[in-house]
Amino acid sequence: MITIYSDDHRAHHAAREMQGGVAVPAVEKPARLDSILARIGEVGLGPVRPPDGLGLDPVRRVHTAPYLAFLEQGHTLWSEQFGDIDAAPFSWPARGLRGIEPKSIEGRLGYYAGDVSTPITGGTWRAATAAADVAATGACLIADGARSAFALCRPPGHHASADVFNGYCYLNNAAIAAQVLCDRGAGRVAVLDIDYHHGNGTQDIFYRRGDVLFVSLHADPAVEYPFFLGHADEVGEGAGAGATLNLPMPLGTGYAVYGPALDRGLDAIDRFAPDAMVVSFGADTYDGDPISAFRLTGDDFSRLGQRIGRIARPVLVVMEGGYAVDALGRNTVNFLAALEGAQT
Ligand code: SP5
Ligand code: ZN
Repeated sequence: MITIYSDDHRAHHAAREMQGGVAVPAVEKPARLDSILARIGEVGLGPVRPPDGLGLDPVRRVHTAPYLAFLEQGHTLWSEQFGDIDAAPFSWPARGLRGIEPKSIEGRLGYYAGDVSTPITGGTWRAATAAADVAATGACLIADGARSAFALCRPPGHHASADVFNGYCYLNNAAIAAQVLCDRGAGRVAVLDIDYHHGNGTQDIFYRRGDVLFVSLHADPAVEYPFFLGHADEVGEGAGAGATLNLPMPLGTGYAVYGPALDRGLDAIDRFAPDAMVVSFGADTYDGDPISAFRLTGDDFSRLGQRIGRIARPVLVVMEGGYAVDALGRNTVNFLAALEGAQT
């Protein structure tokens, strides 16, 4: 399987994030991709190539212009006031307040942010736009006839909506890829999100559309981030009614519960009969993940890949979360190799 990768991800290296009320070292860090690249080389998964340099057009199809302007300038404006440290919000347009965009950078951070653990650093724009380019390039390879490809993206994307950054995500790489597939002629695209966390950004972007099916397996949002989206009764609206399927599962879920849920998701995708599929892949469902509470093993990732590979559709895999860095390469490549091996 071909991997698309850009070294520019290294430009984004947040110092800290908030966990349990204190600032701790950020778990979403460059070493994650080193682990995956090393394992790709070890097992000889396939070639690794850079993205095509497709620019911002694919990004603009998914994100709003004011949001992109904010993301691009945000850290520069912040630095003029606070120096070269990571920018983070502290105040939000909560219930009872007016949701109009403030003028100051502190206010605008709260306006566009969904949480306090997704810092905007001096290199965030460069890394996030490179990741979007990686995903868009992967989608082009699928549109041109590849059966599978791996977009090795960082920072991840599935929590980012058209105009909100959160959950370590700034630009929604998977949504950008799905839109590229639509724009390159796919009439129907399915997004299967198997990161531990619900893909709230992707769901929101496609919620009213019938041409993109969104299926997500994740920890129950009643007890896990992102908390405010991802319940089973969210099924889409308008033209998108019936084109969202959420399969939330309890903390502690292992393969005995996860496997059958995946089959339900794959059945829905089969019925939708998409021309192509985007898999938002997170390895944070792993037993040893430091911020998550599912119990999948290294072998389970091979099983997931095998089940998904059997669906007989072209598949672009887009990297999302996974924070047990030492096991991340093995788990991810187990998934990819099994997926490719099961494809017809
Ligand atoms: C892409 C992705 O996986 N984003 C995840 C963002 C999760 N942010 C919230 C982290 C909350 C961590 N709570 C830790 C409890 C550890 N015992
Ligand atoms: Zn996640």
